[in-house]
Amino acid sequence: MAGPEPTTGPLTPEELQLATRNRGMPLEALRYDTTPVGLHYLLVHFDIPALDAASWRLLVGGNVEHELSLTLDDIRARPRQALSVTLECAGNGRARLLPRPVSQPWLNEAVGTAEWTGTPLAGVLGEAGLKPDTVELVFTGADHGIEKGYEHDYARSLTPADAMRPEVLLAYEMNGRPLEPQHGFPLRLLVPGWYGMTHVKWLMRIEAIREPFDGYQQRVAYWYKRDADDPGEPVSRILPRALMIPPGFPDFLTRQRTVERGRVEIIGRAWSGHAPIAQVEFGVDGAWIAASIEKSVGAFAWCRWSATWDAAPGEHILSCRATDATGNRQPTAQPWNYQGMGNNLIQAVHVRVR
Ligand SMILES: Nc1nc2c(c(=O)[nH]1)N[C@H]1C(S)=C(S)[C@@H](COP(=O)(O)O)O[C@H]1N2
Ligand SMILES: [Mo]
Repeated sequence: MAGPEPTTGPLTPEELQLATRNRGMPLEALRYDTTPVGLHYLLVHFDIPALDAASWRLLVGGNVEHELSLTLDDIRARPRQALSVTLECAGNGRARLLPRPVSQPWLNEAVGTAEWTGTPLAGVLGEAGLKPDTVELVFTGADHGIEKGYEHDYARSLTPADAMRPEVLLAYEMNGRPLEPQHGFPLRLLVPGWYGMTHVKWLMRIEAIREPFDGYQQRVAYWYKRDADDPGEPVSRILPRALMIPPGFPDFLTRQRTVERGRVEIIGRAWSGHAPIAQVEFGVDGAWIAASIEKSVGAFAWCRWSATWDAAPGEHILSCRATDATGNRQPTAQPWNYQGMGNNLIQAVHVRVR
């Protein structure tokens, strides 16, 4: 069953229903190195499952030498690692595309950075012993539902090479506390640098398989496609993006900003899942200057940037754009695709200076 085609129509009640279940990070929270848990963005495809930590087990099986069944205490007793990681939904920016792919209607704000603590996945996979003809590992969550007619447990796969990277964690803490129910309690996968869909929450099973995984969230969803028939390219790592804290104060309904004239310190964050951020530019009405960048708190975490603006009275459009060390730069024209993936179009903030 196909879903609705991209539309130029008004937001539908179904999109609004998704938008109120999920939530973005208010952009003023870009001020924090580590996003408070309650301000971190949230995306839950189906229902938040009710899991009991005492009876929960992580099963590791399929094409392995030794099947494992691990309790939460078993996992917590393994080598511990904490990493500061920026997560972003691959659908961030979708609602600004025209026509608009119909799904969770993100604008700019599907991002957050947390300190995640867990144990390296490589250790657990090493103990299970992947057989040499393993092609992929499938990570399955406890949540279940129907998407575009396909009934399934939420599941995503990775190649052994991607899964064995040292920064990939089985995470049981977020900002120093057990995961909240909505963020995957008791355990989630964390694949630093990759878009959000990879970080499977409420993890129940890891299965080694000998064929590429063809589950819905892997085969159908999360592809860069021109249209319904384009085979496309799979979505993986996060494209570069910079966002600023909108300066001044907002109008309640329109969010239009009012700023006092004179020197204004503009602050924001920038990140990329491909490489460190090499440059951030700040733009006023289309003229760009270099912003200064601070060192990020971790290889997979956003960095803070700032620029000084001498605000002259009138209406202005403020923008920012990031370039990473591989030379990827945010586009100034919308990178349209059929599922609304990876729209890292530069941010534009309308301000009135008085
Ligand atoms: N089991 C499961 N894992 C999931 C999801 C889900 O719906 N079910 N959503 C994914 C998507 S699309 C994103 S963007 C991130 C969001 O993580 P967060 O809600 O902790 O910010 O979780 C991912 N992991
Ligand atoms: Mo997502």
